[in-house]
Amino acid sequence: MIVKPGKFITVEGGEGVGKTTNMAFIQSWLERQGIDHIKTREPGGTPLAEDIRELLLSPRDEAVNENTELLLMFAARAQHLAEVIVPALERGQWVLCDRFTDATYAYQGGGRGVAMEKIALLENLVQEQLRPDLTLILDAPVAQGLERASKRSQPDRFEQEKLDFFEQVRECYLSRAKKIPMQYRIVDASQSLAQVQLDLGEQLNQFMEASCNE
Ligand code: T5A
Repeated sequence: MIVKPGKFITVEGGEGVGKTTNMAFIQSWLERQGIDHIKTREPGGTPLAEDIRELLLSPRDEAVNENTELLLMFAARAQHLAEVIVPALERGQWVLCDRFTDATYAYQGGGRGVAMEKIALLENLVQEQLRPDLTLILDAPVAQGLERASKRSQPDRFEQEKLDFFEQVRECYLSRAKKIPMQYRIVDASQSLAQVQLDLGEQLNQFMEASCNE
């Protein structure tokens, strides 16, 4: 997998923390800087990967085996990387992605209890060396995120999980951010939207400055 020179930015966090809302803000920030970019999401981002998303998110009576769920996430990701992410980065475009492999560590690893080593194995297989350059984690108390999400739509299969599941998801995101502070920035998403976006803008300015000095 040959990649770069574009930058790869991912936006992560638990349910209802404001990823979708703030993706639009980040996109307008990129536009203001004149940075050629694409906006995409996971699971999804191509017609086939969006079909897999539908399979993953639809509530169903049949229990979904944790390996099935994990492999479907990475099947969608492999398609998304091959068709969208890698070609864009190779063209020099920046890629702004709503969730990526950190979500797999947080939801399948933290939430479901799948071994992190198993996830790392698939990550290496599907992504080879490719990792995000910047991961913005929107962090808010679980109850606050779920409350915001519940006002917006019917719960999908993940949103039907119990509180404890989402606490594990949050903890996993925070512990990954602590381990690799160069890649991750945590933004307090419990604040007003205006303040969240001020903080995001600051993080993006710092990232841009560091990128220019590389
Ligand atoms: N998944 C995904 C895995 O399990 N493994 C994986 O590897 C991957 C990639 C995908 C699901 O798949 C799982 C995780 C997810 O459960 P999704 O749609 O990408 O689903 O993720 P969701 O978390 O479900 O996204 P949501 O759309 O529910 O939440 P958002 O995008 O975080 O929140 P948003 O922007 O829609 O905001 C929710 C509401 O809050 C308001 C907004 O206006 C909106 O009404 N809001 C605020 N209100 C006050 N103050 C603020 N600061 C606010 N910010 C937002």
